[in-house]
Amino acid sequence: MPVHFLLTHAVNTVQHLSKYLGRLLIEFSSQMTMERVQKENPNVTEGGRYNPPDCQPRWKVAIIIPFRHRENHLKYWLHYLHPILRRQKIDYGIYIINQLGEDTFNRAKLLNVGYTEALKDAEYDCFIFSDVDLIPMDDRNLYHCYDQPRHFAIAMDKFGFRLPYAGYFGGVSGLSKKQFLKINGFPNEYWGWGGEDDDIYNRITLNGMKVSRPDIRIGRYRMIKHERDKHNEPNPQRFNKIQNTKNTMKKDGISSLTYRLVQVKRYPLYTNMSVEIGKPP
Ligand code: UDH
Repeated sequence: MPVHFLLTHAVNTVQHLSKYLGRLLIEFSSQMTMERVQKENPNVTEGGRYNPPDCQPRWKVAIIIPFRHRENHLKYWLHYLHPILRRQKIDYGIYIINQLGEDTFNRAKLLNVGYTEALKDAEYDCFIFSDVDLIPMDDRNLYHCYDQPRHFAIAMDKFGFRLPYAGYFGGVSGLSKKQFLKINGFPNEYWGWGGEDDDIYNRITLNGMKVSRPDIRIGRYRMIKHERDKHNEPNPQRFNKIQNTKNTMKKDGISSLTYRLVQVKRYPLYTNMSVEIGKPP
């Protein structure tokens, strides 16, 4: 029997036995086009929805991505994540929440909008909030919800594959609908870069929950390198604001969210929602 046949057979058998590949090779040097990513993912249905044909998943997951002017990063994100989520047998939908205009960026408010709008689309009970430039390096980092709010991106390349500080909750996180409502969602008043993830961490602990995390060998991420975006400068108020979560979280959150949804577009691999969210006071 030819050696190449034996090898192919062995690889197929291993893939068949184990649905995960484990550690993945992630790189951003090859050109990526949306046409290619669409060809690679014929089973994803309009708007970026997928439901595994051979099981009934416990969670229905909305993946929410805060977004503005990062089209190139989005192609890589879709290229890597759709196949991973499929192998993980997740029932999911992808929502890109695009901040219109050039006023100061507001990540957490966009995530609140994503939560609200995704629920108008389907009965999601789990929400994963992911930056567009973060790709998991191991497909055993399962994108669903847990007993406690989940922090997925615990070992990023830019932080030397370590948690930068104990209360870090940035990059990629996930909360069930119940957990999200318990903390009144995310703050709407962090304009510009920084602090909103620490505020969310405070909300979780102040409401008697703990953060759950994967094994440090599995929660590894590659970030697509980029320069700081325009209109997302570090927010100088962030240090004061995170001292005050206890006082602000009840009034500032999903209960006080206002925005204007301008356009919803269903693409083959994701749903794009363009929104006006206002500007800092
Ligand atoms: N985002 C956008 N557009 C923006 C700003 C932010 O889409 O203009 C989204 C995007 O999903 C991004 C996330 O918000 O992944 C977080 O923003 P970020 O990537 O700017 O934050 P991060 O902490 O980087 O990852 C900070 C800037 C680092 C500059 C390093 C220069 N060498």
